[in-house]
Amino acid sequence: MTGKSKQEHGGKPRKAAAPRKARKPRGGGAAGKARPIRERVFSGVQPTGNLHLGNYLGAIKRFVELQESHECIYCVVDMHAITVWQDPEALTRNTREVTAAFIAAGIDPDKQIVFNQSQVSGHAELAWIFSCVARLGWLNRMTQFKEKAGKSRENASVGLYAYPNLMAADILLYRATHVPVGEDQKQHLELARDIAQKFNTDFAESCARAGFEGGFFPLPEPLIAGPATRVMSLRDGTKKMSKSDPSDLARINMTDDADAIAKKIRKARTDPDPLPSEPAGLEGRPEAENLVGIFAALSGTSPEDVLATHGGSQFSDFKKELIALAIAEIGPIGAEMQRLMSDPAEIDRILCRGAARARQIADPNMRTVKDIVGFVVE
Ligand code: AQP
Repeated sequence: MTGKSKQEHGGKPRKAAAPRKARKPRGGGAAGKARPIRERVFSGVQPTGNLHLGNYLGAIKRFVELQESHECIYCVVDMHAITVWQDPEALTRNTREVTAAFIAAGIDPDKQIVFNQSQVSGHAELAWIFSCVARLGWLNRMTQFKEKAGKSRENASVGLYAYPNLMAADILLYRATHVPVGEDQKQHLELARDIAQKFNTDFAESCARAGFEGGFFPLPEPLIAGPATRVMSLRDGTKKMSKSDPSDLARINMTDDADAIAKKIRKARTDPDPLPSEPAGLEGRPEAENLVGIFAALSGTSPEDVLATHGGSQFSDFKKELIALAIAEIGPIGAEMQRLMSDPAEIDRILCRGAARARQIADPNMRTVKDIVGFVVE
């Protein structure tokens, strides 16, 4: 969206701004000076049940790695979850399950912020402002809405359509700069950047008056890297591994025990040829490519390395090693999740503490946004 005029963006054309009395900048900065934005990671997972290997390899495992180098905010996005119907009791249970998965995978809730979205009202407030910044045409292009709404678009919730505005608000409420996500979220991240850019352009003068010369929001960078940014179904290598797949055999759940993991990998669809020695040989073989990608992600190597070692192997042998790898990594996390979930009150306390810390960042940012927009604030 860069380089276009405000009107092309659909922004409200304004008369030349009458000089306004400079307001005291919020957040301690000097008016007129661009302030550096600190690197901050934000990401979320929906508590919609059946947390799976794709969520782990594409997102949660990356969350754990990033906490070594960044300040991180990890959110259980319960407000996103209700864009499609959720049974209330299941939503509560699944919120605790995602929290348990974060902690069992290695996220330290004392060092990083772990909380559920609905406890911080700024997400909803900023989402509304962004609903007035984003254009219908932008949302109409979102493929996830088209896929999820399917043919019964008229019956889809308004929230499902506006989901990307809320996602932009989640990230930008904290002025986060980096967002680790799976490949499926790339388009939504691009939209978040467009929204940030348009807000900064539409409100350039009042951003500057509030002390944010280059705009208030950073343009968040997606972090989509590694061999497992799009883990595919074990039953159909052309379909994403998904929580809502009616076949449980299509995914490895994070709470599956060793027997279930072994059974699902043994039954995973493949083709009759042995593994090739180089990635080029995986072309047109989506199931083989998927298993090689999973193997690489679990072993911390690359598909090239996996094929250099296993090229020429039959799937029966390759799968035995893959089963051992998956059980070694997912097994202990699943067991720890079960242990953590046996004390729901403790999980709730962790979420409350995380929400209080999240509000310490969100509330001043939200006040600044309101001030920039022109809302009267305390
Ligand atoms: N198959 C996948 N491979 C890699 N990454 C994935 N992610 C999801 N599926 C895969 C990433 O996991 C993070 C959390 O996802 P989410 O819970 O917010 O929602 P989702 O993408 O809708 O999850 P599902 O499993 O695909 O659910 P349904 O069945 O509802 O469509 C995100 O970073 C996502 O990219």
